[in-house]
Amino acid sequence: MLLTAAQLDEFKAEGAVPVPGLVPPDVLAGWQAEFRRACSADGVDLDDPATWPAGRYAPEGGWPKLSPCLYDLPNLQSIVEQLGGGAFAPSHPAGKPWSPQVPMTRVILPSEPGTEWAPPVDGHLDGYATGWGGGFMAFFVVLLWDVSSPRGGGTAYWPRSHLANHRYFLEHPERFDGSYLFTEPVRSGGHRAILEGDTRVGEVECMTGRAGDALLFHGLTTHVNSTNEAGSRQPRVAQFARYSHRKMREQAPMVMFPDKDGKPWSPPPRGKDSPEEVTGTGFLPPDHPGRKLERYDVPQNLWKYWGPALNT
Ligand SMILES: O=C(O)CCC(=O)C(=O)O
Repeated sequence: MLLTAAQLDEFKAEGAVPVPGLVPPDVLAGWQAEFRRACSADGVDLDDPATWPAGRYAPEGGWPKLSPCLYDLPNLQSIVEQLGGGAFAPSHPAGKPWSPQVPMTRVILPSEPGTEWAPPVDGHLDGYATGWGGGFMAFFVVLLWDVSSPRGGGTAYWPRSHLANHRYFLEHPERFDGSYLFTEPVRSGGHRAILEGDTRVGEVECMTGRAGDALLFHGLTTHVNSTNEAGSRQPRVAQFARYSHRKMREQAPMVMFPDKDGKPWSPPPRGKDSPEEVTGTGFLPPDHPGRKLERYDVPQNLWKYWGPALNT
């Protein structure tokens, strides 16, 4: 499976594009069966709303590792190859050799009866979580059950926000390491402070689709979870596949991302999984040579580090 020229154009313009039928029907049926099994111990039947707790849900034992793994789907791999020209790999702790990743699962069941649905007012960018950051390129949200309504808990996103965020980082390239989170206007005003005033950015939209469909997002698209409307009869069951630039992930040891409150991140204690010594540095000073690495480059051409298909 590859994206068509029209899908690529839409992706570049909107920062998001639907990819219908990403998951083959037989794989989807197997995944749904695994999910039903995982919930049954809790007395939750994903097909019977009468058994659902309200809001975000995960079974006691956690979600199963699906077989095949989402990252191993040939349809997904061929699209990622097309997008990155071979340069993208599933996001993993940067600076470490790649190891098979487990996609994130998020299930959002309807809110408590009587709760009024409201769209989210702000979102975030992925790739800046505690620990090693940088080089984050794109992510796919894959639905395992139908979401027919924009009030059904689908991922919320601001169309064309990738353009506004790109413009912001062109103006403030030194903040691309994540320090933008601790700098005005984002520190007080949130991510929407970057979008405000940019007339290209659309009103928030919430993902809908059929089971097996995906939505591909540019890594600079502002997004967030939304709630599933009280009384809805569809669970929002999604898996996330996230991709970073291989080379940029290898460049990680230069800088560490601080904790959410801005304190330099502390490395985990040395153990058998990380025998090498690592030292938290916080953000690099603006003139530090580490900032010349590709992972902190904010290119004029937003698609510079993407494959030829995006650069025609
Ligand atoms: O659950 C969702 O739809 C969105 C989750 C999200 O924003 C994230 O994990 O970055």
